Amino acid sequence: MANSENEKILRKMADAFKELAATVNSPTADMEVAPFSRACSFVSPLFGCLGIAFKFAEMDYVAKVGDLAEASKSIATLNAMLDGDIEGNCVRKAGSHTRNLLRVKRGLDMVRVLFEQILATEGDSLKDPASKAYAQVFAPHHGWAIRKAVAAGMYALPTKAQLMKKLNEDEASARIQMQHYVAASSPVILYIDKLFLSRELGIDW
Ligand code: 1PW
Repeated sequence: MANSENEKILRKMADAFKELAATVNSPTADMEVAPFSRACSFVSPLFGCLGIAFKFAEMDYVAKVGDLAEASKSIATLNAMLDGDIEGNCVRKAGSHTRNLLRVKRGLDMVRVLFEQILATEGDSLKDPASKAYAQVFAPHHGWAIRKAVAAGMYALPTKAQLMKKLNEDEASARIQMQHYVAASSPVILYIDKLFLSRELGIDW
């Protein structure tokens, strides 16, 4: 299992988001649902590496990415997907594609901040990087019970060294791939924000 190319989770994430970023940076960007949901699915194994406490986060994220993958069979682009939900008057309805997209975007953003924090933090503990990422991205949208559960889960995170081992990376190679993901995911996240804001759907719900 170790050393197999298939096991290079970080590299697959970074490569997939580099490709998405390239499409976003073109002036006529109209991102397709299929490559987007595929890139998002490469992030799922990372949640699984963060310990049993984040099993719920992983399950929620995987289900929502699965919904987007399903949507891609009948809807070509993210623009068309949002317009369809607006037309159907179900943008904020639980389980809508648009609502799931907003949640998935937060997952991508949390991983981005987590990597930024890991890159900027000395030492072997992931507690501070993960706590900061959660506080910045998800906490404002979660009620007391979930926030408490996540705070408890922070004590069950692997160490940085344990995470590297699970990801089949050494520290130097991991840093490079994390930097690539941070750089490539940023324009993709901004693109999704713009999809919402240009339609006045808001992104704080
Ligand atoms: C990487 C460091 C660890 C931080 C992990 C933070 C994970 C936070 C996600 C926990 C989510 C599990 C509980 C589900 C919450 C849903 O209510 C909520 N989903 C999200 C992603 O916020 C809203 O989903 P809904 O109502 O639109 O189906």
